[in-house]
Amino acid sequence: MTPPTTPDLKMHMDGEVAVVRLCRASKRNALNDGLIVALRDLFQNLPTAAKAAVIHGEGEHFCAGLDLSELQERDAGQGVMHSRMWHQALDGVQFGPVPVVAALHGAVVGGGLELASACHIRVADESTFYALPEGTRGIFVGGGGSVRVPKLIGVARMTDMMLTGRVYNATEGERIGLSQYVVPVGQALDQALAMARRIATNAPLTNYALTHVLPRIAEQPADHGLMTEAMMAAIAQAAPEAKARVNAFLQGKADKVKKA
Ligand code: 1HE
Repeated sequence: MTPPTTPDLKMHMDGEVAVVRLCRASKRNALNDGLIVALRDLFQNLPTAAKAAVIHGEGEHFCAGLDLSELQERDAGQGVMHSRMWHQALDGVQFGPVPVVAALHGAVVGGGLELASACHIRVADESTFYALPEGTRGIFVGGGGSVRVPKLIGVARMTDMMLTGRVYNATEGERIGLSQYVVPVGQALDQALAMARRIATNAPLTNYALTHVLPRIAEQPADHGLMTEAMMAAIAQAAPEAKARVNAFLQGKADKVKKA
C-alpha cells in the first residue's frame, strides 16, 4: 500500500530508505493538526520495502514546532486530546517499523525538537539551533518532550531551556546529547541518508531490538532489564540471518571492525 502523503508531508523511496519531508517552509514547517495526522498515517503505512527512514524539513529550518495559530482554538479538554494526538504520531515515529534518522538544520524548536527527539539518530548541520520556547509562550511541551528530551540531555538542562529560553547551537547541542552528529552546513540530509542506507543493511531483527526493546530495557529495573536482554539476545542469535552473518565473518567474508 502506498502511504498517504499531503502537500505538507511528502515521502519518496531512496532504495530501501523512506525519505520523509516536511514541506511547509512558508510557516517554517510549523506542525498543524493536518501535518501531525499525516505524519501518524505515514509511519503507520510505510512501504514494506522501507528498512530505514530519514526525516528532514524544506527551506531554512527543520521545524518551528507547534503551529501557534491553532492554539487559540482549543479548550482544556481539546488540549488534552490534541497532546495525545501528538503522542500517537510521535510514538509512531519512535516505535514504528524502522529506525529513523533526523536531518536537522536551522530551527529545531518546541514541537520540532519533540519530533527530532522521537527519531533514533539526529544529524545536525552547523546552522542548527535548539530551543524550547514554550516557557516564554506561557505553555508547556505536549508532544512527548517532557519524556524524551530529559532522556537526551537530563532534566536540569531541559528545565533551564524552558525557564530561561536558552538556545543551544549545533556544537553545543552535540556536546549535551541533542544530536549525535554535527556536519557542515547543507550536509545533514546527505549524511542522514548515508547512515540510513547503512542501517538498512543490518539484520531487521537487530534493528527492531534496538528501536523497540532497548528503550524498554532502559526503563526497567536492572534485574528485569537483564532478563529482557537475555531473552532478546537469545531470539536475535537464533535467527537464521544471525547465523549466516556470524559464519560469514568466521569465513573471512564479512567486514572487520576498522579503527575510527
Ligand atoms: C509560525 C510558527 C509557528 C513561524 N506557528 N506560525 N514555536 C515557536 O515559538 C517558534 C516560533 N517561530 C520562530 O521563532 C521563528 O519563526 C523561527 C526562528 C522558527 C524562524 O524565523 P524566521 O525569521 O525564519 O521566520 P518568521 O518570519 O518568524 O516566520 C515565517 C512565517 O512562519 C511567519 O508567518 P507569516 O504569515 O507572517 O509569513 C510566522 O508567523 C510563521 N511561523 N513559526 C505558526 N510555530 C505539542 S506542543 C509543542 C509546543 C510548541 O512547539 S511551542 C513552540 C512554538
